[in-house]
Amino acid sequence: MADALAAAGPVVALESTIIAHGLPRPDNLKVAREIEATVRAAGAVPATIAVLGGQVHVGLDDDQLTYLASTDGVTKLSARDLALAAAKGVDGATTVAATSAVAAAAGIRVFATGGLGGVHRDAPYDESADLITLARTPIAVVCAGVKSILDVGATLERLETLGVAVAGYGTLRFPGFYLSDSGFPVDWSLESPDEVARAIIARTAQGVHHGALVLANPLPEAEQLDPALHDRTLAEGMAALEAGGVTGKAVTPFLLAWFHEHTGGASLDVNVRIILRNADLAARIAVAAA
Ligand code: PSU
Ligand code: MN
Repeated sequence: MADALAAAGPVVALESTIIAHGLPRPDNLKVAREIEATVRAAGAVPATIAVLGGQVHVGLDDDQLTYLASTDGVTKLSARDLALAAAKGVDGATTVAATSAVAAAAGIRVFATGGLGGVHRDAPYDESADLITLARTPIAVVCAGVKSILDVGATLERLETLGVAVAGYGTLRFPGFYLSDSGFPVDWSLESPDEVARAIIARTAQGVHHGALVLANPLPEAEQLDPALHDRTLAEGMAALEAGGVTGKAVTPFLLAWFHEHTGGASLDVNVRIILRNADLAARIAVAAA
């Protein structure tokens, strides 16, 4: 695996939960292909990670991508679920947590996604395993911050406690996924793919490389979701969550689908732009780090 990777040149890991659970059909397949094409156009090799018939795959062909995007009953897998999925022989899509864990084990150093999981708003307490996994996993994750459906302040505090490095890309404002600015600052801003690559390489050289580097890449303000529409849709979605008794790992897919259905497609356009921009930046970082 490591040899194949070295021969492949710069590789960008991609997650599959976005495809199976984060985006509606049929856009999900179209976007999955566009993400891979974006990585290739920037000179890197895309490796979408998923579990098929219990087997972990690092890199999917087009038939496998199509299957994942169009099949019902694909399980949402966090890192802790990987071995159980293997024992059961099921199909599964990997979250940020599971994708990071598999990618790092395969020697991949850069990963592109939309928005990280984190601390959810409101009780009962619900914190994505993305956070603790990033604390243990040496990988650079390019994202648009954490999903704006979360408690962003609490999530940033947890990332600090967990020792996960956080930097804005060209900004000292932490982005808010659908929104360009979450309202929270960050301590570091990295300005170019070369600078990010230097951080990745330095961490290995320093021997202090248990945790991830979160690189938060904001959408330009002109491309964000209208903040008033965002806040209204989120409030209604949170109420629907409670009324519907939706809990646990169904919460994130429910709220993303709520946004896609209640913003006339605007949140979907924004979500796709986020992912494509992050895929492009991640590829340029992988090239710079190679
Ligand atoms: N980013 C997106 N869409 C998604 C996700 C991230 O643009 O669907 C997924 C990621 O896989 C992330 C997961 O790991 O949502 C978080 O789920 P939870 O809150 O249940 O840990
Ligand atoms: Mn959860």
